[in-house]
Amino acid sequence: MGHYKSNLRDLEFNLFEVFGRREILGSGPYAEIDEDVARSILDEVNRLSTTVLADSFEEGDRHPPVFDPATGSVTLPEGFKKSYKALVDGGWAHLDLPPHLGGPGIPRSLAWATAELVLGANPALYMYAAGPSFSYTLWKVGTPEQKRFAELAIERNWGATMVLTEPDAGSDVGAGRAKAVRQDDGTWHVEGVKRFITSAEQDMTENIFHLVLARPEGHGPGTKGLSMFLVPKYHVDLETGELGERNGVYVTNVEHKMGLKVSTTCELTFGEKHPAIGWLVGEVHEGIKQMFMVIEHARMMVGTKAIATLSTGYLNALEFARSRVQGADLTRQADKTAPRVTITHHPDVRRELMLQKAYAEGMRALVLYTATFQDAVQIDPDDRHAHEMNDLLLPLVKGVGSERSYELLSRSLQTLGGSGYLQDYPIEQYIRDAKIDSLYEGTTAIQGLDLFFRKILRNQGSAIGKLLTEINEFAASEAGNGRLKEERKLLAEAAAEVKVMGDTMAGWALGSMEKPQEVYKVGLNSTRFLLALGDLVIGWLLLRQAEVALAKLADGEDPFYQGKVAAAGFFAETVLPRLSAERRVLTGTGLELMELPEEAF
Ligand code: ST9
Ligand code: FAD
Repeated sequence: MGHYKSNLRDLEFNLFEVFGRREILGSGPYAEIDEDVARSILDEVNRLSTTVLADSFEEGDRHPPVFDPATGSVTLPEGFKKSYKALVDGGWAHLDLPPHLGGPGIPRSLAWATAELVLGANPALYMYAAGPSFSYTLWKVGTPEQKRFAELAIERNWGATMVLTEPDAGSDVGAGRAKAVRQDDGTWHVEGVKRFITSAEQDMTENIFHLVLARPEGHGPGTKGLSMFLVPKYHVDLETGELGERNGVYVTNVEHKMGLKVSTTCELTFGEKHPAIGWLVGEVHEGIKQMFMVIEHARMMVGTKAIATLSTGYLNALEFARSRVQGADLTRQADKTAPRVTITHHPDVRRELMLQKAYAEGMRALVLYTATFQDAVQIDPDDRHAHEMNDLLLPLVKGVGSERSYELLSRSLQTLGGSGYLQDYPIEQYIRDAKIDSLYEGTTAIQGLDLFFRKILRNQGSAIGKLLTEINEFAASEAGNGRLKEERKLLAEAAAEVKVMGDTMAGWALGSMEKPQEVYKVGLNSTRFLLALGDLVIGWLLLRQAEVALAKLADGEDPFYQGKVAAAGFFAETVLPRLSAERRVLTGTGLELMELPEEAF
């Protein structure tokens, strides 16, 4: 058995029983897809993920890529390359594409459900295979020549990267110093050093193209002064598709990391040996806006990766717990002759397992719920509500998904006792591989600020207002036919606490116009608020699942549905009440921490 334990049933349950995805299939952009096709895609990717994709997960960790500084080349482990080939040869790297670019034209919800399977099995594979998806973004915003480039890149599965970060520009992308100098022939020479660039070198594709943020000479400071350039590793004859000369962009270092080792993290140097020639994307200076089209997908990807890892962590812990015999049942602890039981009999183990299950399944629902708004945008690009809901939920998927998954993965390891600490089991690697998720694509702090200032304040509370109304309507409904009464009450209380938290923060933000320091109180609580809103939404989605499950249970017993009801109840009773304490902490915030001299820390 491989390391990866998928949860196909739960993916299908979300898509077809909770979020009604059947209704959107067979028409509009999904005319060619029906439920059978959707299920067969999931089946096939699940089969691949639990076998050939998962097979090289450990090898990629124990035998990371080898960098040759003399040539700037990288060699990936053979087993990993085999997995990559299986993914790409199966056409799965084209899953995000619309039919006119050779893709199947599936809803985003189905795309993210299949992405979970690949990301859970071997996350770096998904990242190396993202070239066609990057190309689609380039195709959307590019000039006719760049569209042609994108089509070639799709056809030939070239690799791709997003290039923002520099030594002095991490969270603060606008501090970037890489510059671009316009040439007489309309091309640009990009100069500078970027760091931490994922997939910037590998030996699996014939070409790699970089989407690079650089500052044209004379442009202003900050993110708005940055433009996006297409910088390929090899030049391309756009007519024949043949590769030409080597471009002047080279990997000059590959980092040694805590985890996710098979994913290369590169220093990328432009224009040192010879000019790094780039093309201004779309011939417009809208770099940060264009890059955020990629970032939005990448943030969704990172959250999905984290949650996929927690899910397999939990299922590995569950399998271990079902067979590990240790100690007697607590009711017979004084009886030294009592039979020994599997650890699933111990209340503390059950509590820990249910916490893992509730978060893993609740956050999977969060990913797919968010994806339903992406479906809506695909169906109607002018659907404002869908846009703003997707915007609101993205920092939850990324920020809450990564933080909670990392936290809960340590509980998965705990379930295995000392064995969990060994490399005989996958969980220690899961933890190392998942830590990155709260760091890249905007740290958790950045997600908290994005949520509050951009997605709530700038949106004038419109999206969050609608979300809270929906949650309150559910709480006030008859959902669960009386069976979820107590849980709905707890949900309503939690929603009220979150509302007070948001209103209090908005008050501080407003107050900061007169007294600037008030904004510090927002900053002291933005991560708290992110996690609190996340818990509320997770609790609500679990209860929606429980409502569906209860209706199904009327037809007969099924442990899957029983588990749904139990997880929702457990979360409502043991997690949601904590939001009262979070609200109290938040409303009591003062400025002491900000007034403390740095030396006192
Ligand atoms: C990284 C990569 O970490 C890690 C993994 C890579 C794996 C690659 C594989 C990926 C596979 C999946 C991808 C598929 C690709 C495509 C698929 C297609 C089907 N939303 O607030 P302001 C914009 S990469 C939208 O003033 P500051 C907006 O244009 C490194 N747009 O910010 C705005 O203008 P306006 C990741 C947003 O103070 C403008 O920015 N690094 C959003 O200038 C300025 O906004 C980071 O993520 C948004 N949420 O700059 C950096 N926010 O307001 C993190 C901003 O007029 N740091 N814009 O609309 C930040 O995010 C900062 O907050 C900052 C601040 C840089 C935005
Ligand atoms: P800093 O920005 O220096 O942050 C340090 C700490 O300060 C963090 O805790 C942060 O939350 C906090 N902080 C910073 N600013 C604020 C603020 N305003 N308010 C509150 N707290 C703040 N980049 C790319 O461009 N392309 C890639 O493909 C890519 N892949 C990566 C792969 C790996 C393995 C790694 C480690 C990084 C990658 N990155 C990539 C870079 C990544 O996006 C950055 O590391 C990340 O955005 C954080 O920047 P930083 O590391 O400079 O940390």
